[in-house]
Amino acid sequence: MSAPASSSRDVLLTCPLDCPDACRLRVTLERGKDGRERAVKLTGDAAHPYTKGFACVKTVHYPARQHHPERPIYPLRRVNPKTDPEPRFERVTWDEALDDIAARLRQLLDRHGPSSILRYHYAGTMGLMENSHAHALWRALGTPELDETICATAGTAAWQVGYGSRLTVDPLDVPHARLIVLWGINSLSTHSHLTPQMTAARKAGARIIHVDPYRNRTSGYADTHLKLKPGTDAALALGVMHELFAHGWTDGAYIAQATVGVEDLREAAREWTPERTAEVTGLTVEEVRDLAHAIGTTRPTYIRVGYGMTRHENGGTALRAVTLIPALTGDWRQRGGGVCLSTSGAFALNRTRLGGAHLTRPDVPHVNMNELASALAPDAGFGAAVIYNCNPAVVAPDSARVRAGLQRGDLLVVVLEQAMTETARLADYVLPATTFMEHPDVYTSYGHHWLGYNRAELEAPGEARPNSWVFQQLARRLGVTEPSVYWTVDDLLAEVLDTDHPHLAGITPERLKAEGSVRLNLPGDFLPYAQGADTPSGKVQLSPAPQYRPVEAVLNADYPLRLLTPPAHHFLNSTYGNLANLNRAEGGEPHVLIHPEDARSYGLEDGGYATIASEVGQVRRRVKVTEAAQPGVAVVEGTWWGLSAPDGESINAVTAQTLTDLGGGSTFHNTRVRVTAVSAGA
Ligand SMILES: Nc1nc2c(c(=O)[nH]1)N[C@H]1C(S)=C(S)[C@@H](COP(=O)(O)OP(=O)(O)OC[C@H]3O[C@@H](n4cnc5c(=O)[nH]c(N)nc54)[C@H](O)[C@@H]3O)O[C@H]1N2
Ligand SMILES: Nc1nc2c(c(=O)[nH]1)N[C@H]1C(S)=C(S)[C@@H](COP(=O)(O)OP(=O)(O)OC[C@H]3O[C@@H](n4cnc5c(=O)[nH]c(N)nc54)[C@H](O)[C@@H]3O)O[C@H]1N2
Ligand code: SF4
Ligand SMILES: [Mo]
Repeated sequence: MSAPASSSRDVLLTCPLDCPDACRLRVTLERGKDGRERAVKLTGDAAHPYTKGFACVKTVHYPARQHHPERPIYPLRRVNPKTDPEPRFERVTWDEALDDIAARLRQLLDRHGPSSILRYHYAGTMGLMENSHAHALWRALGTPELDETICATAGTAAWQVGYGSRLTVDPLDVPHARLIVLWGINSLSTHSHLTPQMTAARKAGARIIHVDPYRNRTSGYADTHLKLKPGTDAALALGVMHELFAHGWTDGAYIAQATVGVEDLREAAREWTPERTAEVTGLTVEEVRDLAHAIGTTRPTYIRVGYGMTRHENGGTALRAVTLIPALTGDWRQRGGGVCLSTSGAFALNRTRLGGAHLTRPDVPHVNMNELASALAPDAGFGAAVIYNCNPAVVAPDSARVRAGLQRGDLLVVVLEQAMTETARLADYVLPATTFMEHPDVYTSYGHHWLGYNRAELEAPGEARPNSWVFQQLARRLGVTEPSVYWTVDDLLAEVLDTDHPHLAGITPERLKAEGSVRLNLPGDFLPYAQGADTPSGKVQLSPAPQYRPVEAVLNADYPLRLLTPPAHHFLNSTYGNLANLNRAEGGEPHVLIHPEDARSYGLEDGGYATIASEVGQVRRRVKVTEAAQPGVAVVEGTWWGLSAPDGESINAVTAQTLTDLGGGSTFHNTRVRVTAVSAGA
């Protein structure tokens, strides 16, 4: 505590954000004249084999977010109606806030039961303590389960059919690959630490193919870009399989030993000639043949799928079709070969009581988080919404209705936040949350195999507190006695590592805390599906064969364009959307990318404003005419804060609650729209 003024030190911490890379970061803390430490610089840990010494263009600016002048650092109570456009808050003490919130929750519990309280959250932090375990209070109270479907469940459900567990290629084996197919992922933006692995493969001769409806940074990096029509991936995968079967590019021994149902798949692929595949996907016959030939004749082939293809009505099936390809080529037997959706299944922690899982009541109602707009309607029966690790006023589909729901005078809205987000601006209470530098936590990853531990390195500013502290305070006031609700991070760590699973052999709490980042105990040649899979049959399940089905939201004269809304390079979902420099780097305001042909057809001018209207709502955006888009497809990158948009609206004012075919997932790239020029002065 008596360190000399302006001393500085470096600490190593795991990035908490919802990103596959889960980087190990080097953060420089400097003690100011006031005696308090601040984060002043952030980069990647050079010693970490996957982080390789760099942080992304976003998170290098975390110190500015951490010390943002508008960051809430005291509990705030709304004093004007939530329907007033400019919110006004007064500072209150923690006791005032917690006593009032607890009394109002108690009243709802007594009068209407636990089903009147909605918890709403996602992955603003990936920490096991401040994310997964934070739900324990709500499970102890028996409030509805929130199905966390906004991102990954269509993919997870699809993967499960074929493979069971979510295991995959060791990311450090990617340099062995001789063909890399980036399929529905803009990895240079969204998974930037895969790039050094791919560059190593390329130096050794690998070719890189990108399958994506529009040209982005990843297409620029790839050797070949296949600009398919959105929502047609199942057709393309079946077209590839057609050629694998037709040319004998399949691995008969692998298929016989490790899979079931190949005849079904062969039958399904039969009609997908290169000609038919080309017609449906919008690619040329040569492109289809070339992709199939490359996959059929190059060992090892590494396919990296993202969530892009899953965010359509038929998205689960699309991902299932693509991810079965290596089961035909036998790539799972090769180091660096196979397909990767997520590494998360390798973290075989003891999760029996994590988040109060053991308290979940079988008859409890479920809310699909993609249907928040409906859940917040007055007739849905919720009297309170407690929101943490999430910014639904911007990120949830049908966001204008979400905002209207949060504005209800009879709905108590409590938001735990680090930033004054548009969700926080609609709260009755804003409770200031700590960041990953200020609270201890434990991190898994969905892009690599290291477990991380963070100490609390910085003192929290003002009266900011971890989610876990807030929920324990509420639990006491509500008379909750369930012990797991009151766990410390040490209790949590002891519990989750209490397992005999071989992946965690030798990983004790003491070791994890001492080393900070520990690789799971996986063999050097980790080939999870070389012999079969974790399905009921013990084999990769190829049947029932995936079938291509066009989406129901067909384009028509009223809605002639498909709108894709993929991630921005300089934001992490809506996180960082409040930093002026990252807004500038991203183009100053959100743009809609339109192909020149469509610009001509719909009278749109580069640099002018346009209205994007869907069946759900409309927004105004500045037009960028570019061949990066394709005819019939409009693209708006990034869930910008509405406050940075010309009309104050999130792009999700036009996206719908429509769910995917598998897993109840989100369909952010499924929206059909009409784009019309806004006349000057309008
Ligand atoms: N910079 C940055 N990084 C991020 C994020 C971020 O917001 N910004 N978000 C993080 C999170 S939470 C996630 S889930 C991941 C998401 O990262 P990704 O998986 O890369 O993102 P997606 O939105 O799934 O879209 C990926 C690509 O799929 C394309 N796509 C859309 N429809 C289709 C289709 O029908 N077929 C095919 N083949 N492609 C299609 C889109 O054009 C886009 O380029 O990224 C994480 N990393
Ligand atoms: N149109 C469109 N919409 C999308 C997407 C898209 O591609 N297109 N992507 C979707 C996807 S993939 C995802 S994952 C979701 C993501 O949606 P969200 O999970 O809402 O992600 P963020 O927008 O990053 O907001 C997370 C919030 O959590 C807060 N937070 C971080 N750490 C803590 C903490 O320790 N405590 C508390 N209380 N708060 C914390 C941050 O300050 C931030 O405001 O968005 C989805 N929405
Ligand atoms: S957001 Fe992703 S790439 Fe950026 S520092 Fe965090 S984990 Fe690494
Ligand atoms: Mo996500």
